[in-house]
Amino acid sequence: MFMTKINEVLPYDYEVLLQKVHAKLTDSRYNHVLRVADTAEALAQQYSADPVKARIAGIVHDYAKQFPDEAFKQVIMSQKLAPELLGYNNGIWHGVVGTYFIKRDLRIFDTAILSAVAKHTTADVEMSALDQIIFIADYIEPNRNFPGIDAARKAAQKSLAIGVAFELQHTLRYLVTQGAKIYPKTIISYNTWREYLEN
Ligand code: DGI
Ligand code: FE
Ligand code: FE
Repeated sequence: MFMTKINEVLPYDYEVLLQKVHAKLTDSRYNHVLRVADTAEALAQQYSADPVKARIAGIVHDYAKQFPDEAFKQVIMSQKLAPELLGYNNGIWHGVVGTYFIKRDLRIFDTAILSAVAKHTTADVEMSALDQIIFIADYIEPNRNFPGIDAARKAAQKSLAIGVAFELQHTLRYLVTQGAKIYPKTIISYNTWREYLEN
C-alpha cells in the first residue's frame, strides 16, 4: 500500500494548511472542504489509493472558489492559458485555474494533487484513481442533498468508474436544463465515461 507522508507534499503542518484554506473561504464552504477530505480519504482507503493525497486534495479542491473573477482573468492572460476559458466563469475557473493559486499561495506542487483539483469540476477523458475520488467525493459528501444523491452514493460503492459516469450524466443533464454553456471537456468526458453507465 502506497501512502505519502504529509511532509512530502506540504512544506508546513497540516493545521497551518487548514488555517490558510479557512482564511479564503466562508465557514460553510470551509466545512464542505473538510467533508470532501473525509469522504475522499475513505474512498482512497476503500479503493487502494493514497489517503494522504486524497485528504490534502480534498482540503484544497475549492481553495480558489471565492477568489474574484478579475484574479482568474489575469492569470488566464498572464499564464497564456487557453483564451476559451475567458468564456466561462468561476464554476470552471476555480478548479482549472485554481491550481495556479494553490501553487503560488499554498506551495503545493504534487502533480497528482494538482491534477485532481484541476479535474474536480469538469472531469477529463483520462483520470487517475485520485482524480476520480476527488470528483466523486465533491459530489457525494455527507451534506449533499439533491434528487439522485442516493443513487450517486450507490454508484460510487460499485466502482469509481461507475461513480464518475453517473455523476457526469447527471451533471450534464442538470446543466442543460439550466441552459448553461457546457465546457467541452465536460462533454468529451461524458462521451468517454458513459460506457460505465448502468441504466
Ligand atoms: O465547487 P463545488 O460547488 O463544490 O462543485 P463543483 O466544482 O463540482 O461545481 C462548480 C460549478 O460548476 C457547479 O455550479 C456546476 C458547474 N459546472 C460543472 N460543469 C460545468 C459547469 N458549468 C458550466 N457552465 N459548464 C460546465 O461544463
Ligand atoms: Fe468545486
Ligand atoms: Fe467542492
